[in-house]
Amino acid sequence: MNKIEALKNLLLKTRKATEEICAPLEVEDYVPQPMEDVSPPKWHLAHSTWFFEQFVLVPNDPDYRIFSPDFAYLFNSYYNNAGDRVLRPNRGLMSRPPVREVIAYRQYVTEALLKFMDKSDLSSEILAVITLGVNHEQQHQELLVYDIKYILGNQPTFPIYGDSFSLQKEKMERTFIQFKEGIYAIGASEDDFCFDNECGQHKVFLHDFQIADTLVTNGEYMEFMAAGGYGDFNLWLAEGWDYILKEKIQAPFYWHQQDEKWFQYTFQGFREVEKELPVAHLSFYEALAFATWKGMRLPTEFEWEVAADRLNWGQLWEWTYSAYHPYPGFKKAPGALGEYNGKFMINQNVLRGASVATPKGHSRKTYRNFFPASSRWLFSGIRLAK
Ligand code: AVJ
Ligand code: FE
Repeated sequence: MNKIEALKNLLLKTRKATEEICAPLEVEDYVPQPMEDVSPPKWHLAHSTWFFEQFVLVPNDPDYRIFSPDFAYLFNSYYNNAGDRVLRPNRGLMSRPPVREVIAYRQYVTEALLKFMDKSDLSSEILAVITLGVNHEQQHQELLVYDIKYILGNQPTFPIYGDSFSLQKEKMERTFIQFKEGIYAIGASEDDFCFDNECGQHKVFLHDFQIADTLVTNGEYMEFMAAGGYGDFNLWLAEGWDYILKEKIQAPFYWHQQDEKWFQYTFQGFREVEKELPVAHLSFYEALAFATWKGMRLPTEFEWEVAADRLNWGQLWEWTYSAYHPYPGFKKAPGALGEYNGKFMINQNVLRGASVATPKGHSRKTYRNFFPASSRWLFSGIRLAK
C-alpha cells in the first residue's frame, strides 16, 4: 500500500472512531458544557472537522466549496490567525447547528478529503497537514472521553456509558527501577510523525534516580486520605493548599463518600472504589502531596522518558514535576499552525505516558501532554520516583 492510500485509511478509521465514541450518547448529551474545560461532544465533532476544512481543503483544494460560512466562527477553538470565534465558555450555548447537521458536515468534509487525496500532485507539506489533522482528531477523541465522563458523571442519575475505557488492576508489589547518572538524549527523532513540542532531540544530564514500575493505587491513596493528607498543609504547595481549601477538595474527582465507604463514578456507573485499581482524576497538587507524604517525589519528564522502555505505561497520564516549556531549538511553524502547541508553553505541567482513553498508536515515549496543575477531569495518575 502506498503512503497516500495508508493515510486515507488512517483518516477514515480516525473519523469513524470519533463517531463511535459518541455512539452510546443520547442526542441531549451532545450539547451541554458543564464547565469551561469541558466542550460539548457536538463541538468536538465539528471542530475536528473544521480543522481539516480550514487547514487542508480551503487553502489547497480549488474545487472545495465551504459547507457553511458560519462554521469557522462557531468551531475555531483558539487560532487567532483563523479569525474571530465563539468564546470557549459559550460553546455550550450553541443548541444550533443541530447534531444531525454536524454529522452531515463530517461526512461532507471526509468525502472532500478523500477526493482531494486522489489528486496526484499532493506535496509532502500537504500530507503533513493531513497527518497533523488526524493526530489532532485523535487528541479530540481523548478529550471527548474526558468530557463525556464529566457530562454524565455530574448528573444525579450517574448514567452508564459502557465497558470501554475501564482501568485494570495494578500489580501489587512495586519495584523501583534504578538509573545511573549521565547524559541522555531526549526528544523525538522526527522519522515518524511527532508534534512540534516533542521535536528537537537534545541532551539532558540526570542524577541517579529510581522510578516505580507501578502506578499508585486507590488503596494507597485511601491510606493517605485516612492519615489526614488533605488536612496537612506541610504536604502541599502553597498554591495547591489554597486550591483544595477554596474548592473544598477531600478526595479524587468523581469520588463520593456514603456510610464511611468510598464510591466513584465510572463509565460502568456508580461503584465502590476498588483498592487495586490505579488512582485517577487527581490534580498535580494532589499527586505531589501524595508523593511528599510517601517521602518520595514525582519524576521529571526527562527521567520518565529515559525509563519509559522499562515501565508499564498507558493506563493513566502521569503527572511529572516538569514545566511545559519549549525544548532547545523549538521551532514554531509560521501562521495558524504555529498556534497549535507553542503558545501554551506557560503555567502548565507535562504529563507523560498515555491513558485508556488515548487512541491506540497515538502516544509514544517522547509525547508531551500538558495541563494546568489544577486539572482533574483528565485521566491522570501518580507514578512515584526517588
Ligand atoms: C494536548 C490535550 C492539552 O486540550 O488543547 C486539541 C490537545 N490541541 N486541539 C488541548 C489539542 C489542539 C491539547 N492537549
Ligand atoms: Fe483542537
